[in-house]
Amino acid sequence: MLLRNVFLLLLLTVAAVAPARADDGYRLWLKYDRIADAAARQQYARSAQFIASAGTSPTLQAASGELQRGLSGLLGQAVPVVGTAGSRTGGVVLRVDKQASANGQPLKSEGYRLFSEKNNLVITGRTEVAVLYGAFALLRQVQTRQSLAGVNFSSNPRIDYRLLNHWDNQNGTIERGYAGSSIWQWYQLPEGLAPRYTDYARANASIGINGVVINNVNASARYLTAEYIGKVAALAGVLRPYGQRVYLSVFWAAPKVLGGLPTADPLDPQVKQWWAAKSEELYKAIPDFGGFLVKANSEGEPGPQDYNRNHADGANMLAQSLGRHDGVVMWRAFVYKAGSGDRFKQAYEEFQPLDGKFDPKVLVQVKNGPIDFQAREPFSPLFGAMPKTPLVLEVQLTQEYLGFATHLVYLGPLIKEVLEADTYAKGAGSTVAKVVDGTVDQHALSAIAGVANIGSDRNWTGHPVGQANWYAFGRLAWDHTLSSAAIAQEWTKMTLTTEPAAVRTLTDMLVKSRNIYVRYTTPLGLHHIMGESIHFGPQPWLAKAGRPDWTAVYYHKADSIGLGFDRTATGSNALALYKPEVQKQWGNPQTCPLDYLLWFHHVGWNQRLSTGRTLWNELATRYYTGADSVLWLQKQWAQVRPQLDPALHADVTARLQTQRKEALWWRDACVLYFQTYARQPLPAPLAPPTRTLAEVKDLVNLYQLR
Ligand code: BDP
Repeated sequence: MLLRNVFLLLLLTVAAVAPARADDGYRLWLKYDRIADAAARQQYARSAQFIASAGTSPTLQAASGELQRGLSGLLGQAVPVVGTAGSRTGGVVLRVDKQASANGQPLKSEGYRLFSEKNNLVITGRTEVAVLYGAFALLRQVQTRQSLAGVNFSSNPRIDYRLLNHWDNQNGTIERGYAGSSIWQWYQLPEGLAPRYTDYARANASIGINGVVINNVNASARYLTAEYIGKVAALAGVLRPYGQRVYLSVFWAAPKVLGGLPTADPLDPQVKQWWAAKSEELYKAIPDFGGFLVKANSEGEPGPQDYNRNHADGANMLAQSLGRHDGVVMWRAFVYKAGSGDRFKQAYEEFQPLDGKFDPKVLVQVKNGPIDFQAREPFSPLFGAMPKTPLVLEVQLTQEYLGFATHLVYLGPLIKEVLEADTYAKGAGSTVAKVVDGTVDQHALSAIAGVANIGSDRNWTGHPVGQANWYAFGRLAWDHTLSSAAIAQEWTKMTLTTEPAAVRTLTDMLVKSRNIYVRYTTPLGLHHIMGESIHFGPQPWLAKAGRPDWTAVYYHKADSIGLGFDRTATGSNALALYKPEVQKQWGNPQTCPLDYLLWFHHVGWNQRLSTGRTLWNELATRYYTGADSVLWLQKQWAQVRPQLDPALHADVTARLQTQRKEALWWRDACVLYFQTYARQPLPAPLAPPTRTLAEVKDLVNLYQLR
């Protein structure tokens, strides 16, 4: 009897403390948990007594369904969907209106407006997808606890094509993926449509992503077979109601591999015909197919240069193959030919001269920086240098060079940094954002792409904070004027907690996290000193690799005099690729911002920097303070424990422990290695690492065993 009572008591206690539902992260920022404050719930409930939607189309059903799910969850009471409002008031009305406008301007086709009318809250736009976006905007208002009273706002996307690029392979692996395997289950498609696809589409729609490149840029020809086109069409059918089109990365030599042709020369009539027929086949299966993404003559991939043609010849032929269909070609500028000088300049040298030679349906896709998704890069000099060509900005959400899924790094500030960089293409204010959104050069097409960090892990992104990077990308793609801190705060409230002090703590952590990572890995403008191939951990001593520009020494150029890559006129002169105003900003080692210093200058170890410290002392200090900032992250995270789901909290706690350990690897490896050149002790009060360089090398080399 006693035992039974104890057992009962135990059961009751467990039920009382355990949250209603353990938070495994699957619901992302679309949690819709009941608002704890009853008064607030009631307040919202007064404006959301019903949802009026006359539409029966899949998109309008998605909109009303999402509102019903979200509002019912948040308010803790059923909110019915009714056909029309009739004389009822106090509800949410969905209205597609071809004339919809805001502030005297017609809305863009995807733009939405929320306003009050006869005591109802109207969500309107010129298209169904616009209304769907508006529905998510309304939910966001409630999720972030903003008032609905007298709501009146509108929003248009600034960039037209807002794409995720999946680097997913046909066999289910993901190139540079750290969150499990691909979410696309090719062997089950087209018959088997995992519910997860719909949740993926919902998440994308909630942040305005409207296109999905399904497969890796190192593409398999298999996606262009009839079998796979059928599978892709099935996926397209799931994404379509949510406003997302599918695109494919294509393998340049597909006409040879699949078509049996002797060549893939873009000027060959048979090759042209093959692609035209393939495009027709694609559009027959997927009427709203988005188009092609191409990695050609890059890192061993075939391309038009194999036939002495250039990138424009290749891209234009593909664009023409699309014929009358509304598709585009995104041709990547991520190229660097072996043995032709500073890698920094190579994409520019190949692409800039082609400006004006591309078909109107071609966009050139440029990575944010000139090298390769480093933790901090100056903006690519192609931005602002190709006025006649619409450029797609490509950023990487998967943390290939930013600590995989064990380092907490919020990428909002990185993405904002490049968007806000001023190219001076048409005078001051010609930011990368304005080059990309088409306003600097009046382009009809504009696009932005994020390399996805999404995989089969239950929480989608491995590190729970990786979700914030997916989220921030979408929000900035829609409106690049939003601040990264505001987005971090929004995501935190929607995903983790709305308790004000915890929101402040978490937002602060997120906002500072990227600079912390830079400090303990590549301070002062160091770059590309990570582990070979795996791109994880430090390997500044790497001196031999498949190509010189895959080593670390190529980039840091440490010697007895100093450190850094001289890219001024006395060095590779890559700086000359930028407009004079930019050159002025970065050209003088005395005034160059410290974040970019070693990107452009070889600086003496004893050179005094603007901080008052010598280069060596500053470098060592940054490695130490950077690694110690992880302790700060840990402390902050510990503080918010009462506000967070216990499982999620424990997950990140463990990841932070790993991050601290790996930050110390970076610190010790880099400080000890560079010290062999600087030949000076660490400045006080820094205590020397407790291990030797040989020991750290062993550790890292073992890590990289394949
Ligand atoms: C590099 C990656 C490689 C990609 C390549 C690309 O290491 O896996 O294929 O970029 O963007 O960063 O094409």
